[in-house]
Amino acid sequence: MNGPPPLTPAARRILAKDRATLARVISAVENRDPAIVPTLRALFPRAGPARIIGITGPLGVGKSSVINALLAHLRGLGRSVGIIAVDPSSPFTGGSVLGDRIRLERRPGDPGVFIRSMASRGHAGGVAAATLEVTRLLAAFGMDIVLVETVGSGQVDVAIREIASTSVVVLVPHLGDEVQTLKAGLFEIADVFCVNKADLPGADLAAKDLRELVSLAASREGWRPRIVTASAREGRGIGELWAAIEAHEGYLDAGEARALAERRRISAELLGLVTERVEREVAEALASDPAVGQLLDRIVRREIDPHTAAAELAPPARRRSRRR
Ligand SMILES: Nc1nc2c(ncn2[C@@H]2O[C@H](COP(=O)(O)OP(=O)(O)OP(=O)(O)O)[C@@H](O)[C@H]2O)c(=O)[nH]1
Ligand SMILES: [Mg+2]
Repeated sequence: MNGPPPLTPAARRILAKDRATLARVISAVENRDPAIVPTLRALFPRAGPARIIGITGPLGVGKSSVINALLAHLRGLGRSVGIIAVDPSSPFTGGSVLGDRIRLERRPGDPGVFIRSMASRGHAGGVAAATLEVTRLLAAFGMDIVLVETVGSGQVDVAIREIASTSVVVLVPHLGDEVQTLKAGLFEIADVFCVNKADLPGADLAAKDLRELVSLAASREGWRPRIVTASAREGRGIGELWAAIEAHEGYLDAGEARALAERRRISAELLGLVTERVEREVAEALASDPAVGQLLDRIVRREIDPHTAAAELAPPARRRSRRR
């Protein structure tokens, strides 16, 4: 390789903080438009990995409210913030099951904020892959921190956790049964617990329960989840929440944890990209390559079996390494 790939006009504009171009390129990523790949290639070596903070938790616990409060806190510290809201439903229908969901603050005119919602459906390469790509665009655009909101249930959420450097699970006092059902999964996800709505009764008790549970659970590779109580509504506990997140980020930097996680992310990403590519190439070959047509005929005539034929069709990279 001789130096980074050349800048495309769109890459140049994103580095120059052009918001309209960023929005357009994000849409192209969502649509998996192959024409955008040279821009993604050009930007990749030009920005380090973003700090990706996942904010997850059950419906209506105040994730968006916590993000708005964190946003104000971080802007106060002079940090720029990208926000991605991964919506399980359509991001454009508005409203929620609970009726009074809070909207993320757009802060028009503030160059240090960029907010984007992404539908969790309809991503050929998976919502986590698209989100990871968008976090890179946000980093190239100059955002220090990316906050990702997801609702804490289901596959999408699991996948997003894989790409976050720190995962915050937001809960509220008196979750009761919900916590019981979530509990098993929660401790594997949460680097930080945020008991929100601490202006309501029971928050201290909920935090105490969590603390007990955390102390019983084995520490994960040297990190014990922190527990913070907060009221996004009153703006209380938000500084403490950010301090807990930073403590986890510091832990990642102190040892090998950040590099290991980045390697895991990229290995999952490569698996997805190669699978996508192979699927497309093989589908094309099956449809139109005469040699593959003959192979199909031979299988039909029972001259060759599908397993042997599949090995013949297998991706060149694999065949190459097998030969070694
Ligand atoms: N009392 C109290 N209410 C809060 C607090 N934070 C959020 N709420 C309320 O809880 C409701 C849901 O808040 P959101 O921020 O939309 O919660 P969410 O978790 O993002 O909701 P979904 O995205 O729909 O899952 C709103 O009515 C908020 O006003 C808080 O600290 N105290
Ligand atoms: Mg929300």
